[in-house]
Amino acid sequence: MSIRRAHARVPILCALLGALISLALPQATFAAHSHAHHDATVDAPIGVMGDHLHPQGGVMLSYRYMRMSMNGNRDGTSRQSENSVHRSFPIAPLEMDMEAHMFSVMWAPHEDVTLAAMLPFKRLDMKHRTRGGRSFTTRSHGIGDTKFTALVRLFDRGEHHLHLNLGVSAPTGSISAKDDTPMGRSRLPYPMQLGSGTWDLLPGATYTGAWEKITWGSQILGTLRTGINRKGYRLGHRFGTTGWLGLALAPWVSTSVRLAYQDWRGIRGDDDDLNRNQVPTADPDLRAGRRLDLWIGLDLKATNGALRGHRLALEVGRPVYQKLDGPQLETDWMITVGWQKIF
Ligand SMILES: [Cu+2]
Repeated sequence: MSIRRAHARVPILCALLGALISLALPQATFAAHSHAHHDATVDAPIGVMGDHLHPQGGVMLSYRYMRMSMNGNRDGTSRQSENSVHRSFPIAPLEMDMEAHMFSVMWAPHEDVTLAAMLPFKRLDMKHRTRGGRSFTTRSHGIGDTKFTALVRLFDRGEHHLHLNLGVSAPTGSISAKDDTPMGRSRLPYPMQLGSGTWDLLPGATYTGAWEKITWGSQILGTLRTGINRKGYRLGHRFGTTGWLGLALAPWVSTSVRLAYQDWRGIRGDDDDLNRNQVPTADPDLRAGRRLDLWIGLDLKATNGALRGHRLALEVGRPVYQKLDGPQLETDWMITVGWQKIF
């Protein structure tokens, strides 16, 4: 009970992190650095999307590589052995590896509005073992859901920036991926599908600030599913919030620390081609969870010369808390590497 209570405060703490720091700093010092935003020298860690607007006419291309590794099962906040998963299901998932190549473009048609589009290419691998001891791996790959976002400036005061993230996710990713299993060629369970199958709304807001060599910010972002997909279900809604603190070590290099909290709900309805009694990943009631991740980042930016406008950044993350409606695979580590070029 006490864990649950403390836990409920986490998203609020994350969202307030940036705001608290900003209150502690003298307002007068911000004015001197008002150029920073328009040079786009104030960046959130690379894992945060939609963190900045561009000046009117500005264009930015970016590529991000994201990888996430999951190993072992968890129910609630404790580990669950393979044997205990096998007590309820003939097949136990053991490991999952997710990889995504994300391409995005940003363009500012107006000084207060920047538009962004993002297309991911995903690869998912999951290892299993049957009760009889037979191991097998299923794979799926292809494009995921495409996201379109409008970033709308709410205010800019000195080095305080606040904007809305108004996004929509189009169901371009497959929800009918199949692969070979010991039961023959079958529809893959929910977490192995590449898309949601529904149009999803992505409302959010982002606050960023900077003072001298310090940057900070916070973002809240929801994923609201609409309707039911053509397989007869919809994924759970998601709520995410993150807060970060960055420090420039030199004009071209900075580091960051970030906390990110996510809460995702269970699946409504189900896919008739999946047997929920066979493997926990096919059970729509075993998909919800919440997680708090700690990320450390490194950012390199060329401020002059031939590479001016290029940014190369890395962020490595690890969960510090996760509670899953299990058995569900638990996350072990994550990495995001990104390249961005402003034109
Ligand atoms: Cu940009």
